[in-house]
Amino acid sequence: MKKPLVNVVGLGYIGLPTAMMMASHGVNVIGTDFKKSLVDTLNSGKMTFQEDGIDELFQKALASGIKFSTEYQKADVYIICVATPYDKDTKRVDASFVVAAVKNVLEVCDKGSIVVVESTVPPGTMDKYVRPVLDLYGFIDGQDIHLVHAPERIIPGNMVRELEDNSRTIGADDPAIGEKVKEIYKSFCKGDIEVTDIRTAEMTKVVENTYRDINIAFANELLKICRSDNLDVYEIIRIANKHPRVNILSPGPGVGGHCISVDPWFLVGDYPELANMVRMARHTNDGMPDYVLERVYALLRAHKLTPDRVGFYGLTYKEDVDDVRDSPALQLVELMHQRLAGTPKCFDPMLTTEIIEGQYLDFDKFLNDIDVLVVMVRHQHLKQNVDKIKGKIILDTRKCPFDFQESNVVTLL
Ligand code: SAJ
Repeated sequence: MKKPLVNVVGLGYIGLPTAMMMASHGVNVIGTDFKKSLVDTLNSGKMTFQEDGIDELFQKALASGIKFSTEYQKADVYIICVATPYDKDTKRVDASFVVAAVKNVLEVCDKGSIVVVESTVPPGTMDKYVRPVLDLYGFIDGQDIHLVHAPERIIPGNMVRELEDNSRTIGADDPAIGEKVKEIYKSFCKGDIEVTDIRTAEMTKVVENTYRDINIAFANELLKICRSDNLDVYEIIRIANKHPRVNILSPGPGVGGHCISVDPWFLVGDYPELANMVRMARHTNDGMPDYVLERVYALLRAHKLTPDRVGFYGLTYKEDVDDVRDSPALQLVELMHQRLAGTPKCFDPMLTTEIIEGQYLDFDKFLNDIDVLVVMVRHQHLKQNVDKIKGKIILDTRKCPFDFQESNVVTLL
């Protein structure tokens, strides 16, 4: 049987690793992105972002013949991995990128093609936004074009391993089509692959991220409760988690990234009367940068220092990634900037270019200019350079799993 040609559309954090993984496991893959500069970079043999193991995967994919183009291809299977932002006011999904990608596919594809949407979408999106497009182009849904929803599950920071190891979900109208798509994912995925219907797949994905958001919000609420009553939240969570059915996540300065801080809003937007706990959790996590700022000011008062002596370590949304989308640290710096005449100082070893005012690119210079170091992100770099942080007052919002110097005064969030 002829090997199917797969056109992966959207070569960002999800689409690119997925395309490369498929290619390096023998699938015929062409990756498409409308950003010419991105496609040019890939075609010149350079990766577009950093991740553990991603360079090796890129080399393997190139050796296996992966191609990159700005043009949509005539293919058997399309895998759409474009962004699905939400409207900040209505909290509803903005499916315009997915719809635009599907339209572009329908311009070039033959009858019989399978269109897989990997982008995270709230339940009902495929019915409300994607199906009507088929009709618009004169294709009969389920006969000329087969729709599938196969939401991604990989975690930035460990994408390559999780692509191979995680179980995944494939939602299809026709189980036989679901099985065909499963065969493609099985080329590299060692986890279970569940074939179900499209609405169930949509809901499952959003539920997974919402579950994590609510769990983190619980940890953050516990942090505030314990702080108000002089209890050690980290010790309490550690002991509580010894219970076989308790697994509380870690409190921190907020929830960023393009997934967990976004997906729960899809439920709030679609079920405003019903998704109450989901909404509360979002507000709790969104309020954390404000809480950290209060703690910073309390620390400054206690040590009789001025805000210009504070520096924020870590601007990305979490450790060891270079992604700053919805980063709590950036929100905090912005908040402080609004309340302060000057510009807050900050540093992130994962960022090699200046993205905001007040950002240092040199760690030593940064340390020279501050007395209070607020650890917003626990990058490996901090552990490796802990000997440089002499005599600083530290506000550790992440409870770093290593010792600072004896000369440091360390306060936990
Ligand atoms: N965070 C905490 N405390 C924790 C864990 C995380 O404050 O105990 C914060 C992080 O610092 C970060 C944010 O939450 O700011 C989100 O980070 P994350 O590592 O929990 O998740 P993401 O957004 O990088 O990836 C999530 C994952 N979903 C789940 O774990 C259910 C991933 O599997 C999904 O593929 C991804 O969302 C996605 O794209 O949907």
